[in-house]
Amino acid sequence: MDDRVEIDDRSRAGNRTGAQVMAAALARHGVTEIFGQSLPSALILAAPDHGIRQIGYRTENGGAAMADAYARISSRVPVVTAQNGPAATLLVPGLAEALKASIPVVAIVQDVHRKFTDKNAFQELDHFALFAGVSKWIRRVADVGRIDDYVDMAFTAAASGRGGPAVLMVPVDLLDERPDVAQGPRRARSLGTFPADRSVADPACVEEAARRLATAERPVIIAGGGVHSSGASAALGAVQELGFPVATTVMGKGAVAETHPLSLGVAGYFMAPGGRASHQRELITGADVVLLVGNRTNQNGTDSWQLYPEGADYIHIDIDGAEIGRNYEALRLLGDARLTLEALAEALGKVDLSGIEARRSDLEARIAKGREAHLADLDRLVDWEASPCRPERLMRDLDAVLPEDAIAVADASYSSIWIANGLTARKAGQRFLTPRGLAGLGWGLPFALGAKAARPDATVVCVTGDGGFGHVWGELETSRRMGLPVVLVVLNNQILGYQKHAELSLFGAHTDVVHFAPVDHAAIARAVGCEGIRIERPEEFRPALEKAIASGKTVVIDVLTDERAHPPITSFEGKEALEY
Ligand SMILES: Cc1ncc(C[n+]2csc(CCOP(=O)(O)OP(=O)(O)O)c2C)c(N)n1
Ligand SMILES: [Mg+2]
Repeated sequence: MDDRVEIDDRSRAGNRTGAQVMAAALARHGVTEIFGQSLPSALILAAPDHGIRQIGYRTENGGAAMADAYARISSRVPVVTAQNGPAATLLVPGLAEALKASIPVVAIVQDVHRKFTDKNAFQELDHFALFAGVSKWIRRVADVGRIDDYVDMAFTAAASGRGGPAVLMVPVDLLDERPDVAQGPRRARSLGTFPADRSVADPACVEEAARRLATAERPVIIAGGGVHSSGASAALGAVQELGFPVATTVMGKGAVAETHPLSLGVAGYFMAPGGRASHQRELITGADVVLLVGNRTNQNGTDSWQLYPEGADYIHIDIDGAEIGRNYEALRLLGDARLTLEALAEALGKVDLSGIEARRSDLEARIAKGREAHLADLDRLVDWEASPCRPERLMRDLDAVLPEDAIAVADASYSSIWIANGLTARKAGQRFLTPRGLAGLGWGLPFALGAKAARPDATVVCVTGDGGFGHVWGELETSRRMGLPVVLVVLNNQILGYQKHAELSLFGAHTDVVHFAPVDHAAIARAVGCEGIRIERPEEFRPALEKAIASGKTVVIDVLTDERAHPPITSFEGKEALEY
């Protein structure tokens, strides 16, 4: 007999357990994967009856990061589950990143038996206080008859407005209870994708924005991660195509194709010589009208608020009114990025754009010249044949090999900058996943696994430092066990690079723990049944990478890199202590 039919029959009889009701509610929202570790057990046991499989993480912080990446790639609201107490505490870092990066995540966390509440039950903790700073919403479902209501509230909270984590606490006994309802579920809507709602900015403000952009002499658009969350890259491309240059933040990378003649690349704190957008800097600093889209104007993206022009006229499209005008007073376009950009493109179609059109070919020539100058800078600054390898060389090879719809992931620290600066978004909407919400170490591998779970047919390559990789080695086994093959490039400089260099640049000295003992990451990979290869010379890298991508297996490419190499971070410029 078909299990599902049997379950449905029981549901009609009002005879299901809370766990079955909850699993059915998740299935109604299109959930097909739960990132979990067997807990809450009754829920995970019920899940397969509803077409939901468990992706079993090794650590909760890895699991939360997997869920976050899954959301970034699929625009589906992911579910991560954990036990109360210590397991719940380990969800905090992943939810914090998702909160700051505005990514919807539903965390279902077990709570103690309702009868034991506040008795110092095993692993009892004040979860409301624990999650208060890292979630948009936290509730405990206390009545088995209201599971559907609370699951729907959690999905709505996560995915409506500015995305973020919602935490649903579930007392363990509630999952075994049978609701006293004679009918099937009262709720029928599926709320599993985001954005949940789309609203458009005030039409009068959109028209005013179009007028200001049309009469601007040096306009620029700076797009953030909100463009990806909204699925607005085609709408942004349509505005760019009218003649407006577009830069992105790191999280916005790929919002437009970086090969477009009006694309400036990634703007921010790595625009010193060697920065791909370094020669485009004046197109931003000298702009008279700046259109920000889904951009929270944070410290790194604005190069400590030094990069965006002080005197310019700002227009800001954002789903969160609190972000508009936070650091730059702006014409307020509160709304979904896609709908508002579409409305803006329409409004721009009704105004005179002759000034913009007249300057277009000069502007394109200037941008092209800047790109060439950057390539010449690299040839001057980088010894491509050096060994230990230069990360710039590795990025050049990776850029040549990656298919245009591959997903490129990076851990925090230099890796995020190496990929943002060194790889090319060849098509709008292409995804480059970096933990830029909080820039925490240890997100790279779990991000890659979450991305692979969301899009199993995609090539997923992750670049990570050796320090960051050390946080999450254990998830290599997850990769193998769950059939989530990814290619990891470990930049083995044997130091906490950014940390050491930041200390040298600020103090002329560094503490002793920034140096590691030698580690053979390829051997770690082999020890858990993945493939591992060690690269000592630059010419060995590209063939190894091609082979790894073609293998369909999880391969760790452990590359010995030059510890003196650092990305073109502006605050490092001219610091002699870094010339060692
Ligand atoms: C969880 C966490 N702990 C500490 C830091 C501070 N931090 C930033 S970069 C860095 C060094 C990273 O070293 P590694 O991962 O080897 O990358 P590298 O800079 O050497 O390429 C540290 C410790 C952080 N960002 N996140
Ligand atoms: Mg390192």
